[in-house]
Amino acid sequence: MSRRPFLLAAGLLAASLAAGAAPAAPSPDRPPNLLLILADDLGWSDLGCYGADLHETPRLDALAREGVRFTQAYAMSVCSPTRAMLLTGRHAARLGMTIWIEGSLQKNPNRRLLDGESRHDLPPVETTLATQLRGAGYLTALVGKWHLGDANHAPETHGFDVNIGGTHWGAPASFWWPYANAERFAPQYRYVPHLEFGRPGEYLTDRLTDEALRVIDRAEGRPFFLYLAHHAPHTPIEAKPELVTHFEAKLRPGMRHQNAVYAAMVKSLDESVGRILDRLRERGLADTTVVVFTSDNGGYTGTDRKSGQKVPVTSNAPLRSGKGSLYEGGIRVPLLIRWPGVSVPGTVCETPVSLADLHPTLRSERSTVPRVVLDGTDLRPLLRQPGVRADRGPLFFHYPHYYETTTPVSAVRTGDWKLLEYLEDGRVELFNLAADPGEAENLAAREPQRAAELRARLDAWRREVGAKMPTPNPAFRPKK
Ligand SMILES: [Ca+2]
Repeated sequence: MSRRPFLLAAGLLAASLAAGAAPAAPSPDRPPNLLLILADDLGWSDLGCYGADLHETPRLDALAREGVRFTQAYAMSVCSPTRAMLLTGRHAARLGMTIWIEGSLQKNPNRRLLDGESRHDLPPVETTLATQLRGAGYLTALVGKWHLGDANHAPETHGFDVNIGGTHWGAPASFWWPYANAERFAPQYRYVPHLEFGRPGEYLTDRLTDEALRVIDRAEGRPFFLYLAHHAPHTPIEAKPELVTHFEAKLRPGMRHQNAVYAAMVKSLDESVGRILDRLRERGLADTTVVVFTSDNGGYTGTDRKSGQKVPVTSNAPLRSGKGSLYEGGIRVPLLIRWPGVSVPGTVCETPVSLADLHPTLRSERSTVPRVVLDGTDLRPLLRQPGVRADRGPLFFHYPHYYETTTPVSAVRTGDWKLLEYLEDGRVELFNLAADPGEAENLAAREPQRAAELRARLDAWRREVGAKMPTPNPAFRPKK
């Protein structure tokens, strides 16, 4: 049992181990293991503990009961900006990464604005959580999606000892082994590296879980930072047939969620979390491992026609809109944190927080890597007192691009108030999220002074971080 010498060295009682007692909570001598599970495109209301009806997520619901469930956690509205922000603790607009990489390469069609400039790759000068933790002796591993740059900006260049599956691509060709084809993203031939030795019928979510378990098994007593970045439940919407059959039989008109295949993908994601948590418990690591579960943007509300679907992938109701949009459905995500000895089990935290907060929350004080200026805030005080409604300052969003759900837009939230500024024409929308979480009633005309103040604040922040703005498109021709 390879972990035993380490645990003994950490000052735990040999007697308690011999008696099979649970190891103590993390002590100053024993840095906790860090497990960060990131879902891709999982919406705010997609889990049972966030009000899902069709979907079944018993293991994630149990994790919520064992830790703190955040009801107002914010990502950016699309993949790469959130992933860059989460790992660096710096705002996506400050990093200059405001759209996913494939999106930044698209030519602008006939639109009023040209996109704001966005980097394709996470610059080498940025310090990721992996770099920071490696400087404190952690084994650092990415399993799954990377989406932060080409081979010169791969996980290995950003502090990860282990990279299984990470590439510059944002989605797999298929969720079925060998996870490769030229069909979905033609003319590209896409594949997921390092998963070549598989077998027919193997499902990507399960395989990434197997790889994550291998990291835990091979850590050999070293503290580990395991970043399990699942592709699920992003498109292609593909799931195990037996689970699809189960959810088709359960589906009823009027349910919030209507896509049985997506429900089956979410179920496989939940089973993955369950297998990982079981392994931590079996190896005696449950009480020395911090578990964080979240998603990189709001749920995708379009249809996955390439998978032959007619119903939307998901719904973020009661929130408005979805992925890409700066309405709540695009940016608000589930966030669960179980930190033995720190988080209060079974509690709910309603304070608005950002995924930029995870870097300062999880970084190690004993790292040899110097501190950098961060946009995030340490969440540990909130984990200790989740019921205290704290103000971590304003939250800003900047998406100078188009998507199915939006035109270029920036937004700011402070307290219960949120302002969106659409950049094609400068129009603003003001909402009170406490009274109107669905953002149905625009109060900008009724509260012009508040709107002007928030707009000035947003503008000052954009200038401070050097946010790239869209520019007029000289070739734009309005449709007749
Ligand atoms: Ca995503």
